[in-house]
Amino acid sequence: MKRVLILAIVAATAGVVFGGDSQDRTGGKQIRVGFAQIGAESDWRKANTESIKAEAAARKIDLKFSDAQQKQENQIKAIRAFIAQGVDVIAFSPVVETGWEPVLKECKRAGIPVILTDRAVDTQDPSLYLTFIGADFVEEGRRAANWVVKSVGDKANIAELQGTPGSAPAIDRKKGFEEVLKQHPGLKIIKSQSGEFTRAKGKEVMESFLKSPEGKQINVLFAHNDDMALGAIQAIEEAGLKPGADVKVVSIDGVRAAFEAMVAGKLNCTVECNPLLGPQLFDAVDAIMAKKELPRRIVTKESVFEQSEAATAIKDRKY
Ligand code: GYE
Repeated sequence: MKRVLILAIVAATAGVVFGGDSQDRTGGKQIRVGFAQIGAESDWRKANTESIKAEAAARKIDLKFSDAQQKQENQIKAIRAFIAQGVDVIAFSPVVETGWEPVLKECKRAGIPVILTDRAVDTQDPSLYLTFIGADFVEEGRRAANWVVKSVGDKANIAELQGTPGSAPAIDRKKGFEEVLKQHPGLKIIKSQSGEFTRAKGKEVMESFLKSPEGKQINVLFAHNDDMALGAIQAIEEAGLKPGADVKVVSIDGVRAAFEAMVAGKLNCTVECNPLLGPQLFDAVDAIMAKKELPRRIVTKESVFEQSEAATAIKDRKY
Protein backbone atom coordinates (compact mmCIF):
# COMPACT_ATOMS: atom_id res chain seq x y z
CA MET A 1 0.00 0.00 0.00
CA LYS A 2 1.44 3.30 -1.08
CA ARG A 3 -0.48 5.27 1.45
CA VAL A 4 1.88 7.75 3.04
CA LEU A 5 0.89 9.52 6.18
CA ILE A 6 2.52 12.82 5.64
CA LEU A 7 1.79 15.41 8.26
CA ALA A 8 0.99 15.32 11.89
CA ILE A 9 -0.39 18.17 13.94
CA VAL A 10 2.17 20.91 14.35
CA ALA A 11 1.77 22.05 17.90
CA ALA A 12 4.38 24.76 17.99
CA THR A 13 3.60 25.84 21.52
CA ALA A 14 4.90 23.45 24.11
CA GLY A 15 2.73 22.39 27.00
CA VAL A 16 -0.66 23.01 25.38
CA VAL A 17 -3.09 20.40 26.65
CA PHE A 18 -6.45 20.30 24.91
CA GLY A 19 -9.72 18.67 25.85
CA GLY A 20 -11.70 18.33 29.03
CA ASP A 21 -15.22 19.15 30.11
CA SER A 22 -16.29 22.45 28.60
CA GLN A 23 -19.06 23.13 31.10
CA ASP A 24 -16.85 23.22 34.20
CA ARG A 25 -14.59 26.01 33.04
CA THR A 26 -17.41 28.49 32.48
CA GLY A 27 -18.88 27.85 35.88
CA GLY A 28 -21.64 25.65 34.47
CA LYS A 29 -22.53 28.09 31.70
CA GLN A 30 -22.82 26.64 28.21
CA ILE A 31 -20.09 27.77 25.79
CA ARG A 32 -21.47 29.71 22.84
CA VAL A 33 -19.63 29.53 19.51
CA GLY A 34 -20.57 31.28 16.27
CA PHE A 35 -19.46 29.55 13.08
CA ALA A 36 -19.74 31.30 9.70
CA GLN A 37 -19.53 28.60 7.03
CA ILE A 38 -18.92 29.30 3.33
CA GLY A 39 -21.79 27.24 1.92
CA ALA A 40 -22.38 23.72 0.62
CA GLU A 41 -20.52 23.85 -2.69
CA SER A 42 -18.85 20.43 -2.48
CA ASP A 43 -18.88 17.06 -0.74
CA TRP A 44 -15.84 18.29 1.20
CA ARG A 45 -17.78 21.26 2.54
CA LYS A 46 -20.75 19.10 3.51
CA ALA A 47 -18.47 16.73 5.45
CA ASN A 48 -16.80 19.73 7.10
CA THR A 49 -20.16 21.15 8.26
CA GLU A 50 -21.28 17.73 9.50
CA SER A 51 -18.06 17.32 11.52
CA ILE A 52 -18.41 20.75 13.14
CA LYS A 53 -22.08 20.28 14.04
CA ALA A 54 -21.56 16.73 15.36
CA GLU A 55 -18.60 17.73 17.53
CA ALA A 56 -20.43 20.75 18.97
CA ALA A 57 -23.40 18.52 19.84
CA ALA A 58 -21.14 15.89 21.42
CA ARG A 59 -19.53 18.54 23.63
CA LYS A 60 -22.86 20.24 24.43
CA ILE A 61 -21.66 23.51 22.95
CA ASP A 62 -24.28 26.04 21.89
CA LEU A 63 -23.32 26.38 18.20
CA LYS A 64 -24.71 29.23 16.16
CA PHE A 65 -24.17 28.08 12.59
CA SER A 66 -24.58 30.24 9.53
CA ASP A 67 -24.33 29.29 5.82
CA ALA A 68 -23.16 32.19 3.62
CA GLN A 69 -23.99 30.60 0.26
CA GLN A 70 -20.54 31.48 -1.11
CA LYS A 71 -20.87 35.20 -0.37
CA GLN A 72 -18.31 37.10 1.68
CA GLU A 73 -20.89 39.77 2.56
CA ASN A 74 -23.10 37.08 4.13
CA GLN A 75 -20.18 35.79 6.19
CA ILE A 76 -19.44 39.32 7.39
CA LYS A 77 -23.11 39.82 8.35
CA ALA A 78 -23.08 36.52 10.27
CA ILE A 79 -19.91 37.50 12.15
CA ARG A 80 -21.48 40.85 13.09
CA ALA A 81 -24.55 39.01 14.37
CA PHE A 82 -22.30 36.75 16.50
CA ILE A 83 -20.63 39.85 17.97
CA ALA A 84 -24.07 41.34 18.78
CA GLN A 85 -25.05 38.08 20.51
CA GLY A 86 -21.85 38.18 22.56
CA VAL A 87 -20.71 34.63 21.79
CA ASP A 88 -17.60 33.27 23.54
CA VAL A 89 -15.67 32.40 20.36
CA ILE A 90 -16.16 33.17 16.67
CA ALA A 91 -14.86 30.71 14.07
CA PHE A 92 -15.13 30.87 10.31
CA SER A 93 -13.83 29.57 7.03
CA PRO A 94 -13.16 32.64 4.87
CA VAL A 95 -14.48 32.22 1.33
CA VAL A 96 -11.75 34.51 -0.09
CA GLU A 97 -8.46 35.69 1.44
CA THR A 98 -8.85 39.46 1.41
CA GLY A 99 -11.27 42.02 2.87
CA TRP A 100 -11.57 40.70 6.42
CA GLU A 101 -9.67 43.30 8.46
CA PRO A 102 -12.60 45.62 9.31
CA VAL A 103 -14.82 42.86 10.69
CA LEU A 104 -11.90 41.15 12.44
CA LYS A 105 -11.13 44.47 14.14
CA GLU A 106 -14.75 44.59 15.30
CA CYS A 107 -14.31 41.13 16.88
CA LYS A 108 -11.13 42.32 18.55
CA ARG A 109 -12.80 45.46 19.94
CA ALA A 110 -15.61 43.28 21.31
CA GLY A 111 -12.98 41.06 22.97
CA ILE A 112 -14.16 37.92 21.14
CA PRO A 113 -11.38 35.51 20.11
CA VAL A 114 -11.39 34.34 16.49
CA ILE A 115 -10.36 30.95 15.10
CA LEU A 116 -9.88 30.46 11.35
CA THR A 117 -10.65 27.00 10.03
CA ASP A 118 -9.87 25.50 6.63
CA ARG A 119 -8.96 28.71 4.75
CA ALA A 120 -6.57 31.51 5.67
CA VAL A 121 -6.98 35.29 5.45
CA ASP A 122 -4.53 37.78 4.04
CA THR A 123 -3.64 40.22 6.83
CA GLN A 124 -0.53 41.94 8.15
CA ASP A 125 -1.99 42.07 11.66
CA PRO A 126 -1.42 38.81 13.54
CA SER A 127 -3.50 40.01 16.50
CA LEU A 128 -6.74 39.67 14.49
CA TYR A 129 -7.09 35.91 15.01
CA LEU A 130 -5.75 33.39 17.51
CA THR A 131 -5.05 30.36 15.36
CA PHE A 132 -5.59 28.89 11.92
CA ILE A 133 -6.57 25.21 11.71
CA GLY A 134 -6.33 23.69 8.25
CA ALA A 135 -4.39 21.95 5.53
CA ASP A 136 -1.25 23.07 3.72
CA PHE A 137 -2.77 23.85 0.31
CA VAL A 138 0.56 24.64 -1.37
CA GLU A 139 1.80 21.18 -0.41
CA GLU A 140 -1.39 19.63 -1.80
CA GLY A 141 -0.70 21.32 -5.16
CA ARG A 142 2.86 19.98 -5.10
CA ARG A 143 1.59 16.47 -4.36
CA ALA A 144 -0.81 16.59 -7.32
CA ALA A 145 2.02 17.71 -9.63
CA ASN A 146 4.38 15.09 -8.24
CA TRP A 147 1.81 12.46 -9.12
CA VAL A 148 1.76 13.76 -12.73
CA VAL A 149 5.57 13.62 -12.91
CA LYS A 150 5.66 10.11 -11.49
CA SER A 151 2.74 8.60 -13.38
CA VAL A 152 2.47 10.49 -16.65
CA GLY A 153 6.08 11.50 -17.14
CA ASP A 154 7.85 14.62 -18.29
CA LYS A 155 5.56 15.56 -21.17
CA ALA A 156 1.89 16.44 -20.89
CA ASN A 157 -0.65 19.04 -21.92
CA ILE A 158 -2.54 19.87 -18.78
CA ALA A 159 -5.96 21.44 -18.30
CA GLU A 160 -6.51 23.05 -14.91
CA LEU A 161 -9.83 23.62 -13.16
CA GLN A 162 -9.25 26.23 -10.49
CA GLY A 163 -11.29 26.70 -7.33
CA THR A 164 -13.17 29.84 -6.25
CA PRO A 165 -11.26 32.91 -7.48
CA GLY A 166 -9.42 34.63 -4.64
CA SER A 167 -9.79 31.70 -2.23
CA ALA A 168 -6.79 30.36 -0.33
CA PRO A 169 -7.06 26.80 -1.73
CA ALA A 170 -7.31 28.03 -5.34
CA ILE A 171 -4.34 30.38 -4.96
CA ASP A 172 -2.14 27.98 -3.02
CA ARG A 173 -2.91 24.75 -4.88
CA LYS A 174 -2.06 26.48 -8.16
CA LYS A 175 1.13 27.84 -6.62
CA GLY A 176 2.31 24.43 -5.37
CA PHE A 177 1.42 22.70 -8.64
CA GLU A 178 3.25 25.29 -10.76
CA GLU A 179 6.27 25.21 -8.46
CA VAL A 180 6.85 21.55 -9.37
CA LEU A 181 6.03 22.15 -13.05
CA LYS A 182 8.81 24.73 -13.28
CA GLN A 183 11.34 21.90 -13.01
CA HIS A 184 9.63 20.02 -15.87
CA PRO A 185 9.33 22.28 -18.92
CA GLY A 186 7.58 19.52 -20.91
CA LEU A 187 4.60 19.66 -18.56
CA LYS A 188 2.46 22.54 -19.78
CA ILE A 189 -0.81 24.01 -18.55
CA ILE A 190 -2.57 24.76 -21.82
CA LYS A 191 -6.01 25.60 -20.37
CA SER A 192 -6.90 27.06 -16.99
CA GLN A 193 -10.15 28.48 -15.64
CA SER A 194 -12.23 28.51 -12.48
CA GLY A 195 -14.88 25.83 -12.00
CA GLU A 196 -15.81 27.39 -8.64
CA PHE A 197 -15.32 24.13 -6.74
CA THR A 198 -18.67 22.72 -8.01
CA ARG A 199 -19.53 19.69 -10.13
CA ALA A 200 -21.84 21.63 -12.46
CA LYS A 201 -19.28 24.33 -13.23
CA GLY A 202 -16.46 21.77 -13.52
CA LYS A 203 -18.45 19.96 -16.19
CA GLU A 204 -19.33 23.15 -18.03
CA VAL A 205 -15.77 24.47 -18.12
CA MET A 206 -14.32 21.09 -19.17
CA GLU A 207 -16.82 20.97 -22.03
CA SER A 208 -15.57 24.33 -23.24
CA PHE A 209 -11.93 23.22 -22.86
CA LEU A 210 -12.59 20.13 -24.98
CA LYS A 211 -14.38 22.14 -27.66
CA SER A 212 -11.57 24.72 -27.91
CA PRO A 213 -8.88 24.47 -30.62
CA GLU A 214 -6.44 22.97 -28.06
CA GLY A 215 -9.07 20.51 -26.76
CA LYS A 216 -7.66 17.44 -28.50
CA GLN A 217 -4.20 17.97 -27.03
CA ILE A 218 -5.34 17.77 -23.40
CA ASN A 219 -4.09 14.54 -21.82
CA VAL A 220 -4.07 15.47 -18.13
CA LEU A 221 -6.64 17.25 -15.99
CA PHE A 222 -5.69 18.83 -12.69
CA ALA A 223 -8.80 19.88 -10.73
CA HIS A 224 -8.45 21.86 -7.50
CA ASN A 225 -11.15 19.65 -5.95
CA ASP A 226 -12.83 16.29 -6.52
CA ASP A 227 -16.27 17.73 -7.29
CA MET A 228 -14.96 19.66 -10.31
CA ALA A 229 -13.05 16.56 -11.45
CA LEU A 230 -16.23 14.47 -11.20
CA GLY A 231 -18.14 16.99 -13.31
CA ALA A 232 -15.28 17.11 -15.82
CA ILE A 233 -15.21 13.30 -16.02
CA GLN A 234 -18.79 13.43 -17.30
CA ALA A 235 -17.80 16.03 -19.91
CA ILE A 236 -14.86 13.85 -21.03
CA GLU A 237 -17.15 10.83 -21.43
CA GLU A 238 -19.76 12.84 -23.31
CA ALA A 239 -17.01 13.94 -25.70
CA GLY A 240 -16.40 10.25 -26.48
CA LEU A 241 -13.11 10.02 -24.56
CA LYS A 242 -12.04 7.79 -21.68
CA PRO A 243 -11.40 9.64 -18.40
CA GLY A 244 -8.54 7.98 -16.53
CA ALA A 245 -6.93 6.82 -19.82
CA ASP A 246 -7.24 9.35 -22.70
CA VAL A 247 -7.29 12.12 -20.15
CA LYS A 248 -5.61 11.27 -16.83
CA VAL A 249 -7.32 12.99 -13.91
CA VAL A 250 -5.83 14.13 -10.59
CA SER A 251 -7.76 16.15 -8.03
CA ILE A 252 -7.76 17.12 -4.38
CA ASP A 253 -9.99 16.33 -1.35
CA GLY A 254 -10.35 12.54 -1.15
CA VAL A 255 -14.14 12.39 -0.84
CA ARG A 256 -15.96 9.05 -1.17
CA ALA A 257 -17.24 9.82 -4.68
CA ALA A 258 -13.63 10.30 -5.81
CA PHE A 259 -12.73 6.84 -4.49
CA GLU A 260 -15.73 5.41 -6.36
CA ALA A 261 -14.50 7.10 -9.55
CA MET A 262 -11.03 5.63 -8.96
CA VAL A 263 -12.49 2.15 -8.48
CA ALA A 264 -14.35 2.65 -11.80
CA GLY A 265 -11.02 3.61 -13.42
CA LYS A 266 -12.13 7.15 -14.26
CA LEU A 267 -10.07 9.13 -11.76
CA ASN A 268 -6.36 8.42 -11.34
CA CYS A 269 -5.38 10.09 -8.10
CA THR A 270 -6.82 12.16 -5.27
CA VAL A 271 -4.72 14.16 -2.85
CA GLU A 272 -6.38 14.10 0.52
CA CYS A 273 -7.56 17.25 2.26
CA ASN A 274 -9.18 16.40 5.56
CA PRO A 275 -12.54 18.17 6.20
CA LEU A 276 -13.12 16.58 9.61
CA LEU A 277 -11.99 19.64 11.52
CA GLY A 278 -14.69 19.61 14.24
CA PRO A 279 -12.58 17.91 16.95
CA GLN A 280 -9.58 20.19 16.39
CA LEU A 281 -11.80 23.27 16.29
CA PHE A 282 -13.48 22.50 19.59
CA ASP A 283 -10.20 21.44 21.21
CA ALA A 284 -9.03 24.97 20.37
CA VAL A 285 -12.26 26.47 21.77
CA ASP A 286 -11.73 24.47 24.98
CA ALA A 287 -8.15 25.71 25.22
CA ILE A 288 -9.32 29.32 24.84
CA MET A 289 -11.96 28.89 27.54
CA ALA A 290 -9.30 27.39 29.82
CA LYS A 291 -7.05 30.38 29.03
CA LYS A 292 -4.38 28.10 27.60
CA GLU A 293 -2.02 29.23 24.91
CA LEU A 294 -2.70 28.00 21.37
CA PRO A 295 -0.30 27.33 18.51
CA ARG A 296 -0.72 29.93 15.74
CA ARG A 297 -1.00 27.22 13.13
CA ILE A 298 -2.54 23.74 13.39
CA VAL A 299 -1.95 21.61 10.28
CA THR A 300 -4.22 18.63 9.57
CA LYS A 301 -3.13 15.06 8.69
CA GLU A 302 -3.26 14.11 5.01
CA SER A 303 -2.34 11.42 2.49
CA VAL A 304 -2.25 10.75 -1.27
CA PHE A 305 -4.36 7.93 -2.79
CA GLU A 306 -3.88 6.35 -6.21
CA GLN A 307 -6.29 4.30 -8.31
CA SER A 308 -4.56 0.99 -7.49
CA GLU A 309 -5.27 1.30 -3.77
CA ALA A 310 -8.79 2.83 -4.04
CA ALA A 311 -10.78 -0.40 -3.66
CA THR A 312 -9.11 -1.16 -0.31
CA ALA A 313 -8.89 2.40 0.97
CA ILE A 314 -12.57 3.20 0.25
CA LYS A 315 -13.57 0.88 3.10
CA ASP A 316 -11.99 3.24 5.63
CA ARG A 317 -13.32 6.52 4.20
CA LYS A 318 -15.28 8.57 6.69
CA TYR A 319 -16.51 11.19 4.19
O1 GYE B 1 -11.07 21.55 -1.41
C1 GYE B 1 -13.30 22.24 -1.76
C2 GYE B 1 -14.18 23.09 -0.94
O2 GYE B 1 -11.42 25.03 1.36
C3 GYE B 1 -10.25 22.99 1.37
O3 GYE B 1 -13.31 24.06 -0.39
C4 GYE B 1 -11.52 23.69 1.08
C5 GYE B 1 -12.03 23.51 -0.32
C6 GYE B 1 -12.18 22.09 -0.80
O4 GYE B 1 -15.28 23.54 -1.53
O5 GYE B 1 -13.91 21.04 -2.14
